[in-house]
Amino acid sequence: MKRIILFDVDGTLTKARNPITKEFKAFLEALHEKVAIGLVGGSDLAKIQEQVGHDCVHKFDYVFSQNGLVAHKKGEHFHNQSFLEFIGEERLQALINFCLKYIADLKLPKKRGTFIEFRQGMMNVSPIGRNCSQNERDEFEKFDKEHNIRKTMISALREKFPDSGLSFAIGGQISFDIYPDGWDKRYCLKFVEGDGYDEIFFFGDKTYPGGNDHEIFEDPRTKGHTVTSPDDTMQQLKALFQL
Ligand code: M1P
Repeated sequence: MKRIILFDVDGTLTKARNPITKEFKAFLEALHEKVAIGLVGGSDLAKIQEQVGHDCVHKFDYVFSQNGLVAHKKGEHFHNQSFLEFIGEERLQALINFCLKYIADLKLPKKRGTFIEFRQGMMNVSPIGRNCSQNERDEFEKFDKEHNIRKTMISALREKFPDSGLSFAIGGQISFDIYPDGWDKRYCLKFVEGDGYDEIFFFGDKTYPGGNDHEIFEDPRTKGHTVTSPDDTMQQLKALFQL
């Protein structure tokens, strides 16, 4: 049996936007003796490396950043997808302008900077702004749970751009991702399948509808596991792989 475990990053291997613990890193090395491992994160590679280590592209069999829209296998970069080519400059500007105007009209406890991060394969939108501090992140996340800031903004985007072919998913604490339909985390599965794995496990925390782990978790090609924290991920792995 050729088996692989794919891991989400934030909330699964690490606390959101925090580094992996030494203990978890050592645990993954032991696990890797038994089974192939890969990362599939919504974030770009720089953020994943900040959290999981700059050597992660060599330590994991695959690193799928931006859902696999940018993909590395055994340290080699082998795939890039382009959001800009999909959407085109005109539609991109309509989307960005709408987001910025919407955010300009929001009243939040705090606003900082970098409301939009344009990436190779997707766009990331943050109502508070990506360069807020950790405390400000935590505060926004709590405020958002009470006031549904991100969910309401996503509904407004769906209403404004009804047949855009775009998906909107919440993967972290302060932002949501926009990408073409089908470019969610399932995107990476074609690469793994092509390499002949018989069993593909997936571990993620945002496996509910609207979360960025939902589609890959539900996909018939994976055995999906929902986790509540990095500790829970480790406990489930220990039970499953007798470690
Ligand atoms: O990996 C999950 C998400 O991590 C970040 O989310 P946030 O900054 O909101 O905590 C972002 O990089 C996001 O794109 C990604 O999906």
